Amino acid sequence: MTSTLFITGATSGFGEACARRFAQAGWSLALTGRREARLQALTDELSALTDVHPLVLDVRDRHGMAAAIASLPAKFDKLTGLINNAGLALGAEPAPQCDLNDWDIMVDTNIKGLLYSTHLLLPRLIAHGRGAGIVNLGSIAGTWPYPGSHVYGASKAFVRQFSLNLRNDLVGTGVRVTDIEPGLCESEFSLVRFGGDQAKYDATYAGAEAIQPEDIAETIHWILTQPAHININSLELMPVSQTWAGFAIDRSAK
Ligand code: NDP
Ligand code: 8X3
Repeated sequence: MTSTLFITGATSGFGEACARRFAQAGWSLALTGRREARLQALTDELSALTDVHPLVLDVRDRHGMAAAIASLPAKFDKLTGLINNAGLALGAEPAPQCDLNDWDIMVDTNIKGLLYSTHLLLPRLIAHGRGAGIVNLGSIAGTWPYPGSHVYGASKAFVRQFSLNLRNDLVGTGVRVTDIEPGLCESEFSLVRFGGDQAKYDATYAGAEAIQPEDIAETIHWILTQPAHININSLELMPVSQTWAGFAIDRSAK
């Protein structure tokens, strides 16, 4: 039986790299994203390796996602893998200076979008049973606080706890759940975060030898191809160049 995989946010970064990695391994793919031209170009490229089903959708649109999933061919009635990857950070200013709309978008995408795809696809993962798996894109920001992380980091803390909680409810189904928690990785993530500011993007990665999307794809492939009796609960990874900055202390007291 061919393995089937659903990836949210396959038009760039980790999602795109995962699509390439699993296409090489011969998995049938359902790929999603809002940017139709990119999704179609990736579909055209990977169709030489496997069957690819592009679904243009916004993960914040619960009903649109339900309709798109319902349109998938019968082989996706049983789903081997779900990579809940679509997500973003907007801004890194201190909380009082943030735009509340940006907070809304992060919550709606990183939390609610992930809930929609999970709930809609769980019956198909359970129908597959033993060996199926969900990989959720958490972040080091879900565990470690840093200035300007506020809602983004909190949304990833939600993803971490939701992933762990889900495992309890799936016991006996054979469906596995992993929260992967990367640190500094080079992708469009930072262009999106800094509103397309190339100088800030360059400064983020300068000299840091950041993790690349292909590294994350290789790790996720490893997670989803572990023997069926093994669940990787969470997996945190950073580039060697990245560590913790320590505690900040306000010394302005008289
Ligand atoms: P990218 O910006 O390269 O990719 C993000 C993907 O998410 C794109 O394909 C984008 O597609 C999709 N996306 C965003 N919003 C929506 C939406 N509303 N509906 C559908 N798709 C959406 O970032 P990364 O690949 O780096 O990040 C992927 C995930 O990994 C995110 O959840 C991020 O938080 C997380 N992460 C990133 C890290 C990093 O340092 N880069 C580290 C740790 C975690 P489109 O715009 O076409 O809709
Ligand atoms: C992305 C990693 O450190 O920019 O989740 O928050 S970080």
